[in-house]
Amino acid sequence: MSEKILIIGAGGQIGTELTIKLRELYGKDNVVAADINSGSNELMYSGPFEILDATRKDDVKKAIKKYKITQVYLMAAMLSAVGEKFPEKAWSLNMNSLLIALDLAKDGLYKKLFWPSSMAAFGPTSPKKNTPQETIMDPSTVYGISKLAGERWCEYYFQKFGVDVRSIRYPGIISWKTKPGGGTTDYAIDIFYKAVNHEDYNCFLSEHTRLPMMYMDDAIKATVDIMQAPSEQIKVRSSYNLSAIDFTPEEVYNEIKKHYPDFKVNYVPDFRQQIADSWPQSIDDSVARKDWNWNHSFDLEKMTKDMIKNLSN
Ligand code: AKB
Repeated sequence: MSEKILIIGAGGQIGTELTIKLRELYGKDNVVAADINSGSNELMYSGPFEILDATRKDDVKKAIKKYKITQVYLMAAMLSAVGEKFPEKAWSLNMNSLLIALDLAKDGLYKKLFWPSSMAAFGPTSPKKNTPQETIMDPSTVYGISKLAGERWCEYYFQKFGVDVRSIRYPGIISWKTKPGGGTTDYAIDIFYKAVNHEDYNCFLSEHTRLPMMYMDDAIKATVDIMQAPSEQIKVRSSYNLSAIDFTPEEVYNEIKKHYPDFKVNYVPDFRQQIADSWPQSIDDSVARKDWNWNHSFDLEKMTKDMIKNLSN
């Protein structure tokens, strides 16, 4: 039977590019994009599109039935920085949408769920360097707490009810197509926009703040790979560590300067500095590499060239 895919939160940073990739792979009519808001023309007119609130169970159920969905990618979430401004909303969106998706899978409405966790599930006392797959997790943001709780729910639904749920802990994702909204790693995208527009950049993190990052092409590849892997290869049912590169604001600035020698950055850390300081600096993703052959292909230099080429167009 061919797959019928529903992407909830398809208008977001990852959702947009994931929808385009899945439409290439599975055929445009087999991939339904859904979001609470309307999206880009590319997203809305390259295949079916539904306005959908991920926290309304009946509406999600109706969409799954209408299109005879077999797989759901639940990408709707409120990110770390904005989540600190609206803690109740962040908790409600991030948790309720997941519990609804898990319940509908448990009830047999569809077969396979992808749900993104994040490096934000780690916290100040987690090891900072090469953070292992299994270690202390004490997230200090509402977003991070919702990701850690979500991971436990995923494992629970797999163990108790056999729900085929798959998840990865994304690092900061760098991309040019759709801007992220409200993350702590967003500086690493904003900095490119400013450079290409020949403007100075006021960076909200300090110059030596090292964080794990990944180019969108690699993130999409990881997402598709984990969903396509045979079930027996997915041995971790909470969420897999995932990593590609790590850098500081100063390092990405120096790389951009190779293309824009006059580019200037000022460092004016705000409340997001404390969030960044609570996260890992680098991540050990050897378990994902072993279990489902994950590997990345973009380093800082290649990513910088690609970002600048696409943003300049
Ligand atoms: C954020 O900064 O909140 C996200 C994340 C690391 O999950 N990019």
